[in-house]
Amino acid sequence: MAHEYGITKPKGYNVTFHYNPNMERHHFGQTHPMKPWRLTLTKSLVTSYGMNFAMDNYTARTATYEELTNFHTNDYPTPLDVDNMHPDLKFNLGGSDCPLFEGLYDYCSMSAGSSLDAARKICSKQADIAIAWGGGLHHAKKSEASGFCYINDIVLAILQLLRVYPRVLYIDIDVHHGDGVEEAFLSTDRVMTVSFHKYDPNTFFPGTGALDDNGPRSEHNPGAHHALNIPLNDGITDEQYSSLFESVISRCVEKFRPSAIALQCGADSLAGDRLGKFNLLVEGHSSCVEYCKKLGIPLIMFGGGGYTPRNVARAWAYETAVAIGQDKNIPHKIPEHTPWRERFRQDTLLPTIEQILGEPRQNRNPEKKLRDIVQHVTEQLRFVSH
Ligand code: ZLM
Ligand code: CA
Ligand code: ZN
Repeated sequence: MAHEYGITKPKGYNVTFHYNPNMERHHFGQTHPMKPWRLTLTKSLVTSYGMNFAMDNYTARTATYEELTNFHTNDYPTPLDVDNMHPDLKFNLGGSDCPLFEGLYDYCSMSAGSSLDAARKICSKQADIAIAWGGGLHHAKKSEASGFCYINDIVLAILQLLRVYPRVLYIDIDVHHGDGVEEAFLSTDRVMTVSFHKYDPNTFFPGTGALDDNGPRSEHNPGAHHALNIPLNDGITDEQYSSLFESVISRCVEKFRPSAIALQCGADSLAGDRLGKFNLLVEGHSSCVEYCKKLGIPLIMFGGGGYTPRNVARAWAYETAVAIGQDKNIPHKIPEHTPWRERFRQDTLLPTIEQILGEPRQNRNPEKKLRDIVQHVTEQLRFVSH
């Protein structure tokens, strides 16, 4: 059935795919923007294209309490469990962004388990690229839930990578600032964090991540200058975004010389997202994945935000194709036998901006601002060398 596109294992490198089908059963609430079901829709596309034949597929296990507390404090994961669950202001649990729901602890440990499994495959060199679309929950703090995130699977995965790899470059293309990951590694020079995001301190969550937020700049902090932030405005286009991404990341790689890359692929930076306000298409978003892949450095890809499920599934399926080197070969028409095919509205993997939005959003990113960003990044990186 899936052999119809002739997809086989890539030559010379290995891709692993970490997925737990039970994540989709969890619900944040009727109208809450975060819909774990988007993971099922993604998996459905990946499978209907036959991409599973090109990867090692793993049913992700759940992370243990001990694993969760490698980053989180001992008293924090317990209140996520049904038996101990109660709204708690101290942990920011039970508000409208981070509601308490049945199975919350299982949902969190599956997300963390898939990211940890992916990290371990990179550590053991069994994978050159490992994919965990159920992870990417970048806002969680060590004892605080934030912005739909309870457990920071990315921090846990990076801590795992650091057991084997001297330096990890974290890149975050979610439309929101990757504040939780940034904060976790502010005092080390073994992790460089780079987040691209919409920045408006007054109106857009979480309000942090200004261009000159580069972490505490004391002589005694080895982590100084190792946090980079790329603040953007509404309506940025594919051309601007991918050119900025390459300018910034090429400089980071040159100076920091990462031994592994962790890429958060939040799909809320796509045009037509319920929360995001950019004009990115799957082409522009996935060009970031392609760029990272071409660097030839061990790579973990996480999910993250993404609030229009059909767009999330398109992007992450296409980025899975990039990982296995089939993006130029797969037909753009969504396969007839795809489960939930009617959900995609357009029957193409790569709809145009007109098909998605009708009229593109006004672009509020002048070229001069983007040049200033590259200039600032270049100056920060003068302090970085390995
Ligand atoms: N109100 N329901 C991105 C995390 C973004 C904080 C303003 C809640 C929402 C949003 C929740 C059903 C990632 C804020 C928002 C209304 C205080 C945010 C529940 C709609 C709803 O309809 C909704 C009753 C909810 C939440 C919208 N929240 C939109 N934006 C942000 C958090 C997470 O993509 O980066 C990674 C996964 N929160 O703006 C408020 C300030 C709570
Ligand atoms: Ca981001
Ligand atoms: Zn987001």
